[in-house]
Amino acid sequence: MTETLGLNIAVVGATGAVGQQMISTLEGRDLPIKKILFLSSARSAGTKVTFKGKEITVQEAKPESFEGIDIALFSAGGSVSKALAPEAVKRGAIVVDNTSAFRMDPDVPLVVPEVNEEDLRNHNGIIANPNCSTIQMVAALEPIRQAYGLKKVVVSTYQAVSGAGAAAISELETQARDLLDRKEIKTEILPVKGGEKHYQIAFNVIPQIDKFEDNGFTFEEMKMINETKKIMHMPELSVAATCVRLPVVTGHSESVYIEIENDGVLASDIQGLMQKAPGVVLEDDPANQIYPMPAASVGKNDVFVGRIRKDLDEAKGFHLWVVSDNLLKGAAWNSVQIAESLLKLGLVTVK
Ligand code: NAP
Ligand code: 3JM
Repeated sequence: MTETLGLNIAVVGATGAVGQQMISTLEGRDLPIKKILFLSSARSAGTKVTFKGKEITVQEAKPESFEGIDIALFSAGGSVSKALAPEAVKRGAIVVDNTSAFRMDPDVPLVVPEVNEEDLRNHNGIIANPNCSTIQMVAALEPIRQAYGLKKVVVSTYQAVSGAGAAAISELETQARDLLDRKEIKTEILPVKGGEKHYQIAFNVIPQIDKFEDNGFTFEEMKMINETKKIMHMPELSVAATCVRLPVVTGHSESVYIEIENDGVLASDIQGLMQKAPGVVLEDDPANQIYPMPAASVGKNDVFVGRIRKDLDEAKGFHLWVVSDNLLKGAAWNSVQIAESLLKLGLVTVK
């Protein structure tokens, strides 16, 4: 579109909460783009989107949409990815998929560029973007694993409603307004869209994200457990998660407890690692009440880490507080970063 030499990119789910961030992230980077397609369901087809000053009409995603596409960024839900990602690959595209559809497939690299960029070399057409809560946690933990080894991770999340899509953002806003106006509230989306029961999210906290599995953990918790082991190449790592939805629009927070392998490590050593870690910003100054918060993370690509403490009983135990914009590093930015890594590693060529 703007260049004679460049990549042909498709954004699937372009009208959604993640898709909108994909578009603004692509606008802000200098990935060479020759043509860009914005795809959605038939519902939003015809909508106009401005990209780098040019008006582009959203089209319905179909198998033929991917003819001539180099990279397709998918965030339209697992069923759309299952149906259309293989069609895109068949037509020569590399798919970066934001859903859980292919993440645990052994033939599909699951990539956070700061952690396992080299795994991209093993792709067979589809690359999976991990779950948002997992991405921000592994970005903080990988430098610790490299320096001191890692034995155990116990995480509790405080997740924003934007992780559940545009409809969940509207639900929080409408409920909050109705509660303040002393009107009856409607509960239709959270905790799980299309699920049997729905609960109030405004002025509340819901200890369920995604559906329950037979083992008592939710699917979101199992995503964190399984994806962390895969990304860090540590099937033996002990991981447990409790995932909770909060009435926050954007920015996931996590209380992370870890046990490392090495003896004699201080909280200041971990702080030093976070200061140097790629994509991580240390915000840890209790004396001045400096710590990460979701509202401050909105619109930023970094993972913010603070409240780093050594456990009082376990000599190899540490506590961290990890915050990031779930729609950026958790989704859109990590996907665009993967596209940039593909170019850097020579895995996609500009024609
Ligand atoms: P959303 O706000 O509900 O948006 C859904 C998008 O998918 C819309 O653009 C929608 O188009 C499109 N879509 C729905 N059905 C479609 C179909 N049959 N064919 C083509 N497009 C279709 O949801 P979101 O928050 O952006 O999330 C979308 C997906 O991304 C989620 O389901 C999840 O799998 C994934 N996600 C991943 C992460 C992560 O951490 N990596 C985070 C959040 C979400 P219309 O406007 O036409 O309805
Ligand atoms: C489906 O905050 C959240 O709800 C997590 C984001 C999300 C995902 C995901 O990326 O794991 C929302 C809805 C999925 C999915 O694809 O499993």
